[in-house]
Amino acid sequence: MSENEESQKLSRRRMLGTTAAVAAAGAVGAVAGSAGQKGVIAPADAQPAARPAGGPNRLEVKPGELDDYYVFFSSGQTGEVRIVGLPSMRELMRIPVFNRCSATGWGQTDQSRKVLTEGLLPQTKEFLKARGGSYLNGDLHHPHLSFTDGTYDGRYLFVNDKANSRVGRIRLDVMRCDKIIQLPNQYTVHGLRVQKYPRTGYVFCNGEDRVPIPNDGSVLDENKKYHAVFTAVDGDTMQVAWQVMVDGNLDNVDADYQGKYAFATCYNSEEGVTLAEMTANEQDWVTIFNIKRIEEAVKRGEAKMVGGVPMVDGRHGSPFTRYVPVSNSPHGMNTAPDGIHVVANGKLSPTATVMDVRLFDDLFDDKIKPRDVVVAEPELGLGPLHTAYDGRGNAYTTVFIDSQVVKWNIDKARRTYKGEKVDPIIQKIDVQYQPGHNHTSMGQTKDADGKWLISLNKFSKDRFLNVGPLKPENDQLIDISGDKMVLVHDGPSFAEPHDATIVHRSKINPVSIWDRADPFFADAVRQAKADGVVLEQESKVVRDGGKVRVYMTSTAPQFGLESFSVKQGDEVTVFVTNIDAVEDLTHGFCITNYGVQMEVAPQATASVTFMADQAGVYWYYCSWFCHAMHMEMKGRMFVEPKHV
Ligand code: CUK
Ligand code: CUA
Repeated sequence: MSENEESQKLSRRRMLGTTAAVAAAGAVGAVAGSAGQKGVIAPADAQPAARPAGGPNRLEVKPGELDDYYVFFSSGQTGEVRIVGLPSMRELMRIPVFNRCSATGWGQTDQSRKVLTEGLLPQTKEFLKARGGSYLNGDLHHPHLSFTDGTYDGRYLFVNDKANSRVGRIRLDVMRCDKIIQLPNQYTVHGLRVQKYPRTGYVFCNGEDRVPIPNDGSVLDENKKYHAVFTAVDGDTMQVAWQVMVDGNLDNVDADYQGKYAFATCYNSEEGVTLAEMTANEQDWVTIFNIKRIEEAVKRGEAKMVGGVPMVDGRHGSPFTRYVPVSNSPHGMNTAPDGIHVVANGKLSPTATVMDVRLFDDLFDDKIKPRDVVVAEPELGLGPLHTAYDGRGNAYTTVFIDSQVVKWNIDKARRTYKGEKVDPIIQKIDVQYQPGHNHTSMGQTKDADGKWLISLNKFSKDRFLNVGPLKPENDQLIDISGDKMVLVHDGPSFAEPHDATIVHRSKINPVSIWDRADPFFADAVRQAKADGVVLEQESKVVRDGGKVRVYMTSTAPQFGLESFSVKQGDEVTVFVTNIDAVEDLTHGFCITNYGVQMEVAPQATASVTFMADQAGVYWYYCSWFCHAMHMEMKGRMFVEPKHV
């Protein structure tokens, strides 16, 4: 680095030391953007060709070959989860969660509506009554798999909804969301991570914003009366296990590999409500939660029931928490696979703060001071957001403002902190542009394998064909198996993956055909039984007052009913059961001009309920291409007009 560059960097850094950091962060688009336009791309050694042939990492996935890893991407304000194969970076599937999906009928089928509505808070159900009964949007940031003994167990994927304070669970055997709950007392769910040991166990959920409890209008613009709340959800029952009221706020969270502690970054220790207030202090903190102490207090009945769930007071001075001061506005919180180190990423500070979890017992026993658990604080660059690990003692931190991923060594950072003259930084690689999260293969488990890193970059600028003012993000694949990071792939993605989890394919084992006994169909089976119908054998129409239940099978290329009749004003439920037991043979059911559409995968039952409020002839057709005669797979719904 030239002297000039060095001094520029220093002056930028100095700016970041104060609340002028906010201005600097705001200016990032202009600074890095202009560099980007001039084509300052990756360094020369970042070309795939630079990789020795037959290196340790397989770069190419030929037609017909399978990927080595599943990547579960979040999708931010799109509200779904996306499954991508690695290293090909091909998108394999989408799992609708908090969004509506036109292809699958998620948000429209009775089965999905149950998932979307049953876990809402009573007041939300009331609020949504005139709005169709469920939220239409979600903001899914953090997808994390369930663990057993420090590694993925292939059961579940847990996700947050920042937009409407919900937590969702996806069953990995069928890749479908089976539970969504809305958290009481807590306002938004931002950081979400799971217990790694002995198993999940708890799903830890950060309430980012402070609000009055209860938030019923009795307190408005008096922010001294607002609170932030941390929630542990029981991942097996999807019920709130307990909550902790804290000082400050809660951004990102992670847990240790011992099952004893969870820890969260706080960027608003000021408890302010404006940008200036929130960034006023030079220091914020990391809040550490003592799980055992909280569990015991709840067991002893010492928790207050608030909004129907047990809550303990974890504000300063409580036995349940400790507050470790760190530099201004930390963001990402990442536990290293060594089970020892935990990194809080500086955001407005150019540093990352490394804590040693082995010191947390002493901290809670008041044998040491909060800052004594900090064992390193390397200076990495401007705007550190998230850190990933390779399992070889190295960390990879995204620096948003510098548009780089910084590889650094944890042990060397510890030695520097003690005053030794070593440089912990191993390499900085440019990414295009402005990275948020980054992720390594298996890097959030004790099985971190150090092969791949994905940098999830917020801006793509000139990296793809211009598609207008709204541009894709750029998820870049970086080979970290050698001594040097090598950029090997640019991957455009739509709004707005924040986070991803890279899982070796050996950990996941989905089915190809539904089991008829699956709980997803239990309600349909029960209703059919009451109507004297066996779903997979019969097609018939059952009238029950103003309600009509239409049962039909589907087998390529025919529905069990070529027509059915209802009366205008009936409430109609159509159950379609796909009796094909052939892999990949999915049918769909769409009623033209009635806004009805759903997917029915092999051996599944799906149903949809609607008002037949328009008279006439309405064709229904199979909407998933299933057969040479797919176009002919259709029938008619007759809606008899009401007599006037
Ligand atoms: S947060 Cu988005 S870049 Cu919601 Cu995980 Cu850090
Ligand atoms: Cu059945 Cu297309």
